[in-house]
Amino acid sequence: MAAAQVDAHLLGEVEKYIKENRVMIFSKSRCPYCDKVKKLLKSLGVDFYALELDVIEGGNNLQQAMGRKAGRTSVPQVFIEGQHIGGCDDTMEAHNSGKLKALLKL
Ligand SMILES: N[C@@H](CCC(=O)N[C@@H](CS)C(=O)NCC(=O)O)C(=O)O
Repeated sequence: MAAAQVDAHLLGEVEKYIKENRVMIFSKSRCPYCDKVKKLLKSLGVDFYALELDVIEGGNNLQQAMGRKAGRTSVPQVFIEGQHIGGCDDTMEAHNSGKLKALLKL
């Protein structure tokens, strides 16, 4: 496959994860910021799917593709119903402002 095709394929995979999971977290298993977001969502009783990019095969390439969708490659990156919320700080801020609960319809 040519490089452009690989890129398009990876971006498609990222979009599929976002589409198929109401609350989607691109995560890493040993990232404290990812843990913080997961803990918050658990405390709210919200189901989520966390893709651990450091555990899956090809995670590094997928992380780069995720970065094209999120505008940055750091983890976590949170999407709710297809909407990009951002990283840990953004998610905490959305929680503090009440935006998170509104988006999650809590
Ligand atoms: N301020 C960021 C901090 C996130 C952060 O620093 N994440 C680290 C992992 S703990 C990261 O993405 N490092 C680069 C990498 O793992 O590729 C946030 O609120 O999400």
